[in-house]
Amino acid sequence: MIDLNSVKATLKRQQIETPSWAYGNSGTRFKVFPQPGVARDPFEKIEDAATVHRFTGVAPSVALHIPWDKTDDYSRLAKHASELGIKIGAINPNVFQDVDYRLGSVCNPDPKIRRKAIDHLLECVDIAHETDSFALSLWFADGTNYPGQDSIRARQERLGEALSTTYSHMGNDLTMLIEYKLYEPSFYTMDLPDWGTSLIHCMALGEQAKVLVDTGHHALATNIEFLVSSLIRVQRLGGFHFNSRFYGDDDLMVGSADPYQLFRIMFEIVDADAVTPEGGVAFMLDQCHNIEPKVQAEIRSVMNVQEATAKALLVDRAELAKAQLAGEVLEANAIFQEAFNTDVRGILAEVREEMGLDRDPIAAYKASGYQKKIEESRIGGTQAGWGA
Ligand code: PSV
Ligand code: MN
Repeated sequence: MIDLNSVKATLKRQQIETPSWAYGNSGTRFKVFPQPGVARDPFEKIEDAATVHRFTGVAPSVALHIPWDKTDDYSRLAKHASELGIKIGAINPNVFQDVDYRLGSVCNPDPKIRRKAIDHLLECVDIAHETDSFALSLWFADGTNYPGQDSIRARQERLGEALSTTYSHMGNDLTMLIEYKLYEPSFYTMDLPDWGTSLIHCMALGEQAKVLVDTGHHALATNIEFLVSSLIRVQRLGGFHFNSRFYGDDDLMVGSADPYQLFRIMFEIVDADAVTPEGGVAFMLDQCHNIEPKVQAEIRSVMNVQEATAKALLVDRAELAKAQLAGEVLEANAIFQEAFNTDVRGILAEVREEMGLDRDPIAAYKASGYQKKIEESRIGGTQAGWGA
């Protein structure tokens, strides 16, 4: 039997981080469609993130991307966040947009360029300390396009050295999250293409290094819940960059393309008792809203994660274990499907009401006039986007 009160208590304590870059303009290589009211600086992005938290109650932090969110006073930025009721989350260095990085950043054959990239990583560790962030979140565009272009093995050594220099600078309070991506922008090899390579580096570094799973960064048929389960078993699942994809790294709203996959992933998290912050898994969104309004899209995404989590919490694990041990294949699968097919919107509406929030965050957001307010007040200046 499922205890609904304990399901609700868990849902109230789940935390989902939104990314500052979701509030800036984004697009494809074909076109960026600017939207009215888009944030012009990190302070305004934080206001948008705080708005998402105000209507959902479970998005109390915002990830930064440096230098997109560069400012000369990071403690002022952190104070701004706390005055609006949220915190600064993971700090994401950017070592992929400088012309020097044509052949890579920390894996570049040129030691001067490697040094420049490492210096930026160290700067981001300092920013993480200044903003009281919990994590340095690393993603590298490094790789090669052609067989023979560079030594695969030498690049791994360079990567290991850079990570180790950065790790030594972190102190005891930060987690290093190491993200991987199968392909793009490099098309022959990525230096961190998969969770196995990330895990090898994490293990060499120490317990504060963990793997970050971006749901859009796998081959199409990859069983993501399997690798999630494996990583969590060895305490190396640091967190997620949630988003949806149909084809490549589409960065669409989480839960929009394949809600059943999200449910299956969240079931592994529930099974490991890691939904709440003590579980040590960071639930972060990494999305770009190219055609849809951004703040509302982030609210919807947070709700989609909550729905998948609620369904995963409704799996009757005692009954499931019985069926599994008895070898009742169809019965076990039916218990799983039953939870996925449950309409959890009522439970979540109650959760919100009990938290003092509106039952329907989207309707409440639309009625609040926030979108109109930002469209009218954010006039002039340069809207934020990739590179700003
Ligand atoms: C790379 O595709 C990535 O997933 C990394 O997390 C970057 O930091 C982010 O996207 C930038 O949008
Ligand atoms: Mn990502």
